[in-house]
Amino acid sequence: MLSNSKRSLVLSVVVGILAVMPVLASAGEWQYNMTEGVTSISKDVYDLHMLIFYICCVIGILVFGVMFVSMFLHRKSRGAVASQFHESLTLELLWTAVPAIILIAMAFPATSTLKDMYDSDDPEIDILVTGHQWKWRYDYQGTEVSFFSNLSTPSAQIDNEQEKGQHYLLEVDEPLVIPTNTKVRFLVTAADVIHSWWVPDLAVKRDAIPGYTNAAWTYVEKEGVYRGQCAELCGKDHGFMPIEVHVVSKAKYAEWLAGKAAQAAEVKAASSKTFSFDELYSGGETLYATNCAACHGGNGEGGVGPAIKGSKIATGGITDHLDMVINGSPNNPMMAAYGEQLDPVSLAKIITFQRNAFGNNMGDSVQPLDIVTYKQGQ
Ligand code: HEC
Ligand SMILES: [Cu+2]
Repeated sequence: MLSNSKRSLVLSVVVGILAVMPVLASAGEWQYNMTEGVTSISKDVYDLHMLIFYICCVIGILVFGVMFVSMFLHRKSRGAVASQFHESLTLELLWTAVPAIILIAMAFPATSTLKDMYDSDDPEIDILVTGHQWKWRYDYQGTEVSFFSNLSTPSAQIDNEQEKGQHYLLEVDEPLVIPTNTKVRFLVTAADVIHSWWVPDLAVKRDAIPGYTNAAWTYVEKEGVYRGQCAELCGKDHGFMPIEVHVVSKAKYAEWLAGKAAQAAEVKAASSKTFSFDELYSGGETLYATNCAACHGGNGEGGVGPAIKGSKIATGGITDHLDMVINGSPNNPMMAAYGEQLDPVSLAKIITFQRNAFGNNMGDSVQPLDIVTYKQGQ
């Protein structure tokens, strides 16, 4: 048998090896330094980072060099005797002045880069970026274009049932699109808790705080896809609200924006249209599956949220049902206010579906106009 101390030694070696294994396994893909990014600001930030890093290296080598050399040359076995002196004015002045001068010298380039980063004046495009638990919303100011950007990594990958893709947890259904060679300002805020909008390649990282609007900006010359994440712990799905920015040519951007605007106009027009029961019900079925089934069950049997099958609200008065879906639950933030997240047509379809699926068979339906009227009446 191993003695106690030997056993704990073996145990710590095993734990040590286990802890290092994932690091070794992924060493090939590791990048140790910060990214240089693709904007002039991100390059300034990188240069600044390298400059300060080199200054720290020189200081480190000098200080440790002096320490090691003196310890080696003046060691006890060589008969060194410590000199005894107190209150050396020259020394004290020196070790105060030298670090102060170094700090001031470093503050100059840092301040000028910071000034540039915060100079968000005169943008050509303004985009309101709103953090939600757990997705981002983008509103292109001065246009009708506005959408949510949701994580698109399949849950099978997250649950380890499928091999993880290249952009695991860094991919969305609808990316933010901006043009090249354009000053774009991001007005960053949040709807619920504090988030942070962070895209390393653009050197943009701004806190998204409810009730405040923080500005940031970028000017990208190179087309490409740049990815980021929420950088402020914002609840259980903090790691599931990535950012994907597509930088495209000005012509492609104009085309994309026009398409999006047409889409928005279409939804608006459809809000006054009357749909047949079948159109509502079958449309609601797919919308329910993507938006609600995760919590209420694919067959309305419930899960995180209560069952929709036989639910008091889904089989009760329409107004209570509208209120719950449009405004969310006052008691449980898991049941979000979908009035802000889905358009009236989608809401009418989902609610009609819930009232008639899973044996609820209420026989009634909700039209988009009912949603618009209900929201206006609040
Ligand atoms: C993140 C989980 C989650 C998602 C997604 C979700 N819900 Fe809910 N839902 C809840 C929870 C939790 C409640 C219970 C709220 C309460 O107790 O006040 C609830 C309650 C409800 C109720 C009332 C049920 C009852 O009998 O009390 C309805 C109706 C409802 N949700 C509709 C929807 C619709 C429509 C969607 C999709 C657009 C949706 N929910 C998406 C979590 C969710
Ligand atoms: Cu967040």
